[in-house]
Amino acid sequence: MMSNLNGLYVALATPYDKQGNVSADDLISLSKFVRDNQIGGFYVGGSTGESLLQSTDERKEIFSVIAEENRATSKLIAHVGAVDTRETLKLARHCAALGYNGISAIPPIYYPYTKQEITDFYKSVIDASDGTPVVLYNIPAMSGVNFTTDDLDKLLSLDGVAGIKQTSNNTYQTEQIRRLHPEKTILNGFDEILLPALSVGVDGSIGSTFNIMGKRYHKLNQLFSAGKMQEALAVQHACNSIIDVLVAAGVFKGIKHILYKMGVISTPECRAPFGKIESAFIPKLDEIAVELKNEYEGLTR
Ligand code: MN9
Repeated sequence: MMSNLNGLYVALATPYDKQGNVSADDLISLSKFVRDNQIGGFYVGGSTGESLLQSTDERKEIFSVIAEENRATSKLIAHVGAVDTRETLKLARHCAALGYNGISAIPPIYYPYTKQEITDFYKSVIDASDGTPVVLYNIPAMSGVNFTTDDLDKLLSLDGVAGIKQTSNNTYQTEQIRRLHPEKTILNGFDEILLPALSVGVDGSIGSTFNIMGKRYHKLNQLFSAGKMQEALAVQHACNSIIDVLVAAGVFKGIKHILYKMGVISTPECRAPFGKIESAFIPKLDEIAVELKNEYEGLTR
């Protein structure tokens, strides 16, 4: 299956209103902010979007709002994975009809499934996606599913699979799947290793921290393409000094706190069972929000 899913995608956060419901207004404001920060793609409803804490109806609404707002300007990939496969398939049909460019799913989670069951799951997603390219999602740290390179090779060989979101620090495995499948789209999933992932041949990246500092990743990608490795590394270092703080504070909560402080979204909370950020992290996050706001407004760098 041929597709052009190359590029940088934000793993879009989901803003809520003061009652804790999905905020369509803030989804629109956030997507505009992301576009202004030179990120050309949206990965909607992934881990960062807190999708596993949302109902199917809420997820459908998010997919619709983002498609209407961004489909003319941006590439869109929908993440439709859920605990209940029937819900996944409903979401895949919904997003295929909305014109998403790609449909992605984590493997089935919680219960241990056989390789055959996981393969059959992806085949059912391919069927429901109705010709829309499917993007596998390898995220062993969260899904608990540890694919070998051979497993990924077989899944990537399925008709209808266009590529993979490779959220793993195993860059050797990323290089192996690159070598095995030069024709497929490999999208890096850990922002902190974007430069090493580019160096083993990924076609792009999907990142949670692209919500707050997309411009930096756009720049890093450009520098890499121009062969300016030292400069690209300097940008990676600058990103990672922020990621270090986010990882300590809780990545999704930290990102939403920063977006809230920057005035992009109107509430900072993630949905329960996520709690509030520990107060010890707030001053540092506030400082980062000021730094990024200045950068966004072009006052520095
Ligand atoms: O989608 C994100 N993956 C997860 C990509 O959150 C599981 C990444 O962007 C990470 O949040 C980020 C920080 O580790 O690289």
